[in-house]
Amino acid sequence: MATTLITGGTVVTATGRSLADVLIDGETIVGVLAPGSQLLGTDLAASVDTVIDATGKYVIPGGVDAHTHMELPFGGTFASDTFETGTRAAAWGGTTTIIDFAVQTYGERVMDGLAAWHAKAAGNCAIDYAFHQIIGEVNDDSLQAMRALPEEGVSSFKLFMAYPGVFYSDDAQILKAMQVSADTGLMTMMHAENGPVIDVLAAQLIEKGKTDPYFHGVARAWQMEEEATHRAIMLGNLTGAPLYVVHVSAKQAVEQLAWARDNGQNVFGETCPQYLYLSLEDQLGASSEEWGTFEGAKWVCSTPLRSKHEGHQHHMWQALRTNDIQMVSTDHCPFCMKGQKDLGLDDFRKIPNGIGSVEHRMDLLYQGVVTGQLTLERWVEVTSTTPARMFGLYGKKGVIQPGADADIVVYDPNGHTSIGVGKTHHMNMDYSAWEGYEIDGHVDTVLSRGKVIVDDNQYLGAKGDGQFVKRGLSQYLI
Ligand code: DUC
Ligand code: ZN
Ligand code: ZN
Repeated sequence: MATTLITGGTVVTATGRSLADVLIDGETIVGVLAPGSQLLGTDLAASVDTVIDATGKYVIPGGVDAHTHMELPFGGTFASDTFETGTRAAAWGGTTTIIDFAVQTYGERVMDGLAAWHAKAAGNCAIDYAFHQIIGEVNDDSLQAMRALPEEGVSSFKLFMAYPGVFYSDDAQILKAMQVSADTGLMTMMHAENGPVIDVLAAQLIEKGKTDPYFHGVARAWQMEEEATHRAIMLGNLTGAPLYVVHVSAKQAVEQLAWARDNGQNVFGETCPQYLYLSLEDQLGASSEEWGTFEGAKWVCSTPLRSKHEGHQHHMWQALRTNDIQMVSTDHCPFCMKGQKDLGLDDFRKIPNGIGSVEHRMDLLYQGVVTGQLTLERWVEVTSTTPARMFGLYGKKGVIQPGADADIVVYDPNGHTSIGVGKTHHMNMDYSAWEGYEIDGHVDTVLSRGKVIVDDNQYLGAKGDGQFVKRGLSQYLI
């Protein structure tokens, strides 16, 4: 098998950093060695097939994005990245594993939904992938099927307290699903927003002629995120189910999570780059010649962007430092402006919800290191190590140590990345939610199971490089 040595770099893990060389045999890391180590008296660099010079650069475990939606059916259309385009874009940005959401739609059987997701992804991915399972209809049949998910390597399921008539589960359904979660160890993932209340608020705004994208955020009030988060926590408390709240955007929801964790409950939360950097006011201020105030549709996602006057973004960075929020995923759910977002030109409720970021998560969070929000180690932890531990991939993913998959990124802190359409954007979208963002760093080289798939601004991988990874139960529980 081919051997590779990554030499001269600073290996950064969740627990520290050191100058070290990384030796790879085939697809696996076999050594993290003192620089200049020898093999039977010979320089190691002279004995391997390939040497990657990482002098002056960081060598980190590849990113694990635990929340993506390739080809998600939503609002009468589909998320615009396929597994092929979305995973390739992820690779460009230093993410080497995604966990996407297989969907059981209303009226469908859970295992049919899972099979459909395998069919979409198999043979198409640039990087390794795993699945969570969306349970779109909690009933006796799906509750039974959920018990078989761990054998399929799917150790988590997502419920929605939002989207009545689509993915919504009521409290009785959530209770029953959480009882299965407590029994089996499956992680309950929750979209925590009070959908019935939000839908009334949205209808009232539309009746008053408030149809612009900005009002999407007004309708999805933070009180209804806080309330739903609290309700999910109490149902988790009652049943003993481990709970992971997705795409947390309101500081009040973070406070609920912190409270539950301080009570010793297995409760976790993720946030996303959009809730760290963007605000409702950015959306309100957005206007262009082409779209007018509908420009704001670019940032319509749920949970929504929050007002900068309420301090959510500042609180979210802080929560990442204090571990009240454990990790950052993207909720990558891209839609084009033309032909997709514009379905809601006259009514913000018809704008497909989602932002595409799978390519930019590692860079955007690294910028948090540059600005002093996070340490280097915490950057690695929240983007790679914790997602791997949270979702049963640790040891294989999320770490640079012997025995782990050789999923590695060589990151240049002296490089630069300009984000935007036609610059570093490889997602299947006709705009970028991150247009104009400048990053003081650069993804130089990406290895996926030992194969160099990105190097020096060139894509060297191929469709089908990525394999399905079966996950175990969470390794993060207290
Ligand atoms: N939120 C989004 O923004 N898009 C898809 C589903 C979701 O919950
Ligand atoms: Zn959601
Ligand atoms: Zn999502």
